[in-house]
Amino acid sequence: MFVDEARIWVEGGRGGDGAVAFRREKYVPRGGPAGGDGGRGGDVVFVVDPGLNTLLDFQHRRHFRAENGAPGEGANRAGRSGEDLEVRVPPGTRVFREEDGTLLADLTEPGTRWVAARGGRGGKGNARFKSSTHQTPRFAERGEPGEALWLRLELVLLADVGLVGFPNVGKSTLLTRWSAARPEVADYPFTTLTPHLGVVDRFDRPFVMADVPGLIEGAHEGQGLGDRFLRHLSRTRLLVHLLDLSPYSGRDPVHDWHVVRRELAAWGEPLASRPEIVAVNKIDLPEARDRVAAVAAAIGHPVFPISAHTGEGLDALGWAIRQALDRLPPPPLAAPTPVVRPRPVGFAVVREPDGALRVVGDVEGRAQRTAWGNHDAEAFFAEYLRRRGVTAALEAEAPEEGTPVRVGPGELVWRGGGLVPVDAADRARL
Ligand SMILES: Nc1nc2c(ncn2[C@@H]2O[C@H](COP(=O)(O)OP(=O)(O)OP(=O)(O)O)[C@@H](O)[C@H]2O)c(=O)[nH]1
Ligand SMILES: [Mg+2]
Repeated sequence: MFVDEARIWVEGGRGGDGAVAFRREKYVPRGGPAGGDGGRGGDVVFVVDPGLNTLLDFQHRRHFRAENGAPGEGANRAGRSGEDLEVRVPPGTRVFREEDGTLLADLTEPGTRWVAARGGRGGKGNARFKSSTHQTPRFAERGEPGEALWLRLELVLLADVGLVGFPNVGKSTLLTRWSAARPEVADYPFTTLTPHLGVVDRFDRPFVMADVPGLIEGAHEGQGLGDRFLRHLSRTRLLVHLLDLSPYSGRDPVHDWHVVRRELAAWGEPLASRPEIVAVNKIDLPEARDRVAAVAAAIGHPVFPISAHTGEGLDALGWAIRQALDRLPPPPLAAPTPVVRPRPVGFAVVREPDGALRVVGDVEGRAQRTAWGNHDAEAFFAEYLRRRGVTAALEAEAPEEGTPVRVGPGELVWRGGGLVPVDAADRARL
């Protein structure tokens, strides 16, 4: 089954907590701090797999969580990092953040790796917080949670040539004749219900051709199978527009040509202005051949008479496609997607509805790792904010004495022109 849309949850592993531990040596009553760091959480990594051409797998599995980092241990032993979780996606997968529709990645090149959800950093053990003024730190950092978000995936197949036309004109027959692809072929409209790709390797160098379900009048308004499959032709360089010359079909190829052109125009760019080669099919049938010249004249476009059935005219069409592809510029490459989304840099102070101040930005990672509730850890974090210039920025807001200041999951208090941990009196008041 062909599936070209999916919605999935990705979550990086949590970083392991840092350890609080002290050296225990024989005859040394109280050794120095020796708590090791927590390991980092694993990333969820998308890997472009050229063997895939559908998002079907994501119907069965929607949640992807990478492994957590292990906590640090005593004797300065670091915790193990969590394993990355690899998720295979087909070439042409576009990744959007569901929350706001932002395009995060356009994954076209086989082998490309892209971090969809970064694992959290491990917390530092108490051994790291030893300083001349702080000989026995009794706190360590927590592990940071991994990034976690809903993604919307959209597959846009990658092909050089797109086949368009009414149902039953012989699109799938042509693809079957030229490639190993096996779309369903039968003598009724809407035989092929999903897009098919075939590699055509008989005209010098190979090209990829896409067969999508036939269009009818009003497809852009949902008639027939609608025009949603046209998306898969948006990255082609050339269209091959197939008309049915059969006198028995009851169809008028000139009328059909105009209808399909209108549907392409209604779909919009880049398809509307994509160059097209017109081929008139089924010339093996009696009387069909006699209509070729009249059709070409009526649509004002040269046509290639072919029979996908007997093979007549197919070489001329194939070489014309090859030549056109050679002349056309290569498709604009998707802007390369950075492997990892950049972390925020800098911070800002915002006012919360209850009058408290909140600091957002790059200091939040460390706030996530702070062992809130531990006075020493909070005081250490407050000192970090001072060094980062956050305290100075808060001062510009002229906060009242006792104003709560929130960062990530924690809260400090503005007192005496600086930030201090929340004390019992504050807690009673808040
Ligand atoms: N006589 C003759 N019949 C053909 C030719 N090409 C295709 N056909 C027949 O036309 C019918 C429709 O062919 P398909 O290839 O399924 O047509 P399609 O355009 O893919 O149709 P949809 O998938 O419904 O959009 C089948 O019965 C084919 O055998 C041809 O050159 N000559
Ligand atoms: Mg078909």
